[in-house]
Amino acid sequence: MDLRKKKKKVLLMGKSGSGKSSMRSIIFSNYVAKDVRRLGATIDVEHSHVKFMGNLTLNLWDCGGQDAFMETYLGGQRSNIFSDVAVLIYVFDIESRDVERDLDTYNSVIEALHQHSPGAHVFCLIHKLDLIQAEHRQRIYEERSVLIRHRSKYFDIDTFGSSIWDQSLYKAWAGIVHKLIPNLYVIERFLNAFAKKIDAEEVILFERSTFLTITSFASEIGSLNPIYDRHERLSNIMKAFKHCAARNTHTTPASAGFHVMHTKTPQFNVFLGQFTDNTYIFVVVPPGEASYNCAVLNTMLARQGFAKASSGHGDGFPIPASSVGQSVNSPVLNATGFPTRSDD
Ligand SMILES: Nc1nc2c(ncn2[C@@H]2O[C@H](COP(=O)(O)OP(=O)(O)OP(=O)(O)O)[C@@H](O)[C@H]2O)c(=O)[nH]1
Ligand SMILES: [Mg+2]
Repeated sequence: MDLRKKKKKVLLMGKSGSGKSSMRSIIFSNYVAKDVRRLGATIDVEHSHVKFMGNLTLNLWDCGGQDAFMETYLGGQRSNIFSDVAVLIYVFDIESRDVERDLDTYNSVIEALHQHSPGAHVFCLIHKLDLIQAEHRQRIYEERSVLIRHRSKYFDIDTFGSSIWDQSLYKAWAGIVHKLIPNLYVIERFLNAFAKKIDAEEVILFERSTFLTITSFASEIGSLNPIYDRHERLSNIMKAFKHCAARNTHTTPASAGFHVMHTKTPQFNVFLGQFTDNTYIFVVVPPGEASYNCAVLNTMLARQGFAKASSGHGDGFPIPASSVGQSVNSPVLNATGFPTRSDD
């Protein structure tokens, strides 16, 4: 299997107004939640190509959900729409008044998918959960998931609750892309070995443009962190930061980047910095200057191997010799404590 080039067809379907284009625009086109009200209903199918981690291209088919369009997808355009699908993302509007009818339509879509792409993954998003009172959210989400599973027949589906107004959106989409990254096991193996080598409490790898979590590692201590949704919170915060940076530097959110941010406290050190062309890395290590410097230096040393591994060239091992334990005051570190791109 060629790991270097991967194009995957992703169908985005669901009733008109359920929030498909809103999510797509926030995750992949740097919209903010309040701007998506301006989006009109999608006419027929809107195609877009999204590059992810350099070697994965998502071929997104955002299918307008009005009844007339759904009829053509399931009728005359059936084989064109449902052939070669890697992933179906079906969006249910939690506020919909006609749940039975929504489920019937979903069922027809599942039949068509099974006919033309029986190996596809199916993700169902139970969306707009912000419209449900917080104390009822989990129960209503679970009840709706059961109904959806009953109508999913041939597919072992994944469901997520989501809303564009909080971090649940990032959790859902990170879960989806996680299944699509072709050489994920190589990336995970590398990150685990690396995290152990630098004695990290937690390491999270984010995709550069979407800030979705690719994968993460937590040590025994790191796993004690009670903030269970910290990954998607970070995605949400960093996206908001990029918007803020773009506003203040008169650039676009897509081009507003940063090299590194760090926090040192008596309990821990944290840094978040650009790792490879396609990723940012978030690292938590024990307190102390030496521990911080070692982690930064080893992160820099690991970059090349990781870039190779994640693009499908070799497995990125061995990780360069560790500097753990040495007091590092390396001349390769610039004033920010992290290399600039030209240091590569
Ligand atoms: N409250 C709430 N509203 C949302 C959410 N997501 C989207 N919306 C709103 O839902 C409306 C419709 O969203 P779209 O993304 O255009 O819906 P769509 O599924 O693409 O609709 P079609 O293109 O007609 O198929 C917009 O006004 C959004 O602001 C959400 O999580 N919560
Ligand atoms: Mg739309």
